[in-house]
Amino acid sequence: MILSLDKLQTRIIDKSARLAVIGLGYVGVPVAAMFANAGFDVLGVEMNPERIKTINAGQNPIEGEEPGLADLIAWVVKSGKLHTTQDYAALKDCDVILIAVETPVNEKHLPEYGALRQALTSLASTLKDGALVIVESTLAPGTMHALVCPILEKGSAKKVNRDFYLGHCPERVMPGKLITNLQNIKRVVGGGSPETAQTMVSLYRHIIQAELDAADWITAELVKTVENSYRDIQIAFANEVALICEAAGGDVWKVRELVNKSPERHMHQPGAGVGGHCIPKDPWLLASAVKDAQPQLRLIPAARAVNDGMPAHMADLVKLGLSRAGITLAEARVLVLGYAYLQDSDDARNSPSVELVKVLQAGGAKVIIHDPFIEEFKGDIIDKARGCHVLVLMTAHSAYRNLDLDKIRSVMAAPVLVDGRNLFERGKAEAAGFEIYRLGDGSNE
Ligand code: SAJ
Repeated sequence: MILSLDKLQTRIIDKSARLAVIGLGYVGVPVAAMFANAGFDVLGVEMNPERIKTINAGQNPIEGEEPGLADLIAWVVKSGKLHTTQDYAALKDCDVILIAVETPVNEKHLPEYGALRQALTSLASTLKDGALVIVESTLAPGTMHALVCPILEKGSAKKVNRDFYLGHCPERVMPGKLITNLQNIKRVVGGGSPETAQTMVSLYRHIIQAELDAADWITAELVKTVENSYRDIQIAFANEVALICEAAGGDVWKVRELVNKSPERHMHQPGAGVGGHCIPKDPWLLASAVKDAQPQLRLIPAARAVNDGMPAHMADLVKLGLSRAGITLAEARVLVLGYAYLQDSDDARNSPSVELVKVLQAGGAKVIIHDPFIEEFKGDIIDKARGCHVLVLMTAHSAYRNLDLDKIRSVMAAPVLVDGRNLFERGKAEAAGFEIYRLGDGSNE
């Protein structure tokens, strides 16, 4: 007997519906724990046996500082509301299945949907009549119609909006604030029908206090990829202004501060590069949706090129500083401060520092790395700085804000400091004996 949408909605409202979350990463783990905490029985389905073991032991598998997450997982596992397995067959009893697997792009900037296909194909073979499937992963616009729905219909011999229901609710998580953002950030809820969207709103209302906007699939796909493309272009603009200021003799940070005093101006922060698993990828997901259509995209690819070029620009500032100190790159010992892509995070995915290290090593430099959040790069900065010719600040970790620059300078073999995140004041750095080269500062002698 097909469970009608009304019946499913009732079971969602009274929390008797059985939930599943496929993919227990930085998106799946908090959402599974939050629904379990709201009172649902939640089944986590994950490929990685280590991760399953960690969660079933009531521990948090997500690295980095995530306030509230570890306690939440411990509680919902202990109370038996969250259980994790590798076995897709267990999905046969589930009424609502969320999919939160990775959707990266490849070196040709095209979507890599291997994990998504695998999850959908496995789910389709056990899909319960009347179940609601919701994809939280970011998708190239058109993917719900062209890939997700066909795989589920074909693999289950069911028809969407008749035998099962299908939605897309793109995640808006931010590392370091996973729980609070999940509760307080507005979400777009894209249903395969208006009724499905409403049922999804009833579901997410259990864990999200913010506005939930019902929409259709394509709108939800476009909103998510556009919002991150918007951010990428804004950052690229700030980076291009930084390059202009270096050439024209201005200080981009002063310029940005005064520009943003003009109404409706919100210039973003220039920096050593744009990393992570969202911003560098989502513009390409958006662009891939129209790769065979008319619109000749220029702005989105150009912004990606500007941002991807920032680590090389940081390397240029290193070479400038070294040349002024009469040292070649091949002779240089360089200490890179920060390997994570984001301040106070341990996440190094697509980190600008990875690219910088490659460029410096290609030039023959000996590169040492420090990062307080990444195990292999932890250690005493003074020890790491000993004998170095250059210090390059790539990630604005809070720990770097109060460095003893005098002490560090005293152990270095040359005085070059390159600041990619506006962390150090020129006066203080020079007083400590450094020759500082700041990204976006035209007074770099
Ligand atoms: N960055 C700049 N200048 C800026 C802002 C960021 O250079 O003005 C760099 C960062 O250093 C980092 C990269 O861009 O290398 C990405 O930074 P991010 O602040 O965008 O952080 P993410 O990657 O965690 O982005 C996520 C996104 N959330 C989702 O995709 C659900 C993004 O939409 C959010 O705006 C962002 O978090 C956020 O605001 O924290």
